[in-house]
Amino acid sequence: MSAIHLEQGDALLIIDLQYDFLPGGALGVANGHEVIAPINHLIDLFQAQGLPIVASRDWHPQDHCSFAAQGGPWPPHCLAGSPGAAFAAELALPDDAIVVSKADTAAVDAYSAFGGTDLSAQLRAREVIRVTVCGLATDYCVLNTVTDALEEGFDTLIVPEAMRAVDVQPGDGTRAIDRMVARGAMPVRLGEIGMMALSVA
Ligand code: VGL
Ligand code: ZN
Repeated sequence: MSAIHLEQGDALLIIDLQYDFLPGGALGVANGHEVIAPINHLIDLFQAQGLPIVASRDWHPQDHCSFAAQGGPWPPHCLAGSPGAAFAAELALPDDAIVVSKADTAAVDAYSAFGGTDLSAQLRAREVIRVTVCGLATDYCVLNTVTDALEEGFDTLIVPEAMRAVDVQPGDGTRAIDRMVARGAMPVRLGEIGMMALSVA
């Protein structure tokens, strides 16, 4: 039996499932590709009920402030319109997914999908009250998105199975999950999420 029943008011947030964050990418997250199958399962569950599905993407100009040449911490990644910024082809994003581009001006970085975007308004326009968050990377963009979702007043479920961390320091991903939970996010396993529990005759 599923412990979490999806219903009107739920939305799925898929964070930065872009080639540059997958193994082999400019800022590849180890084992990042392992999240694609679980996220596709989540997409199926949300789509089956006509619930909103949001996909965020890091979308930087060439001279972005987070790049080492500008004194930032990262190599160039997710250049707007480049192959590395594209969503993974294996990700089964529906045509009506809401795409949110972030950190798309040189001077401003945003790890959170809420940072400088209209995500909050998009969710409220659809009467969303609870978000389920998955994607890359646990210790940066997922952590910051979850923190903002909670501050914006959304109930927030996180699916650790459908996330992977950069782990600049070993344990960063685990600590990020602990921080999300400490702030009020509820960790759920994939198998706990579903539609109405089926009654067994
Ligand atoms: C991210 C590092 C730099 C992320 C984005 O999506 O987690 N990490 N830019
Ligand atoms: Zn970035």
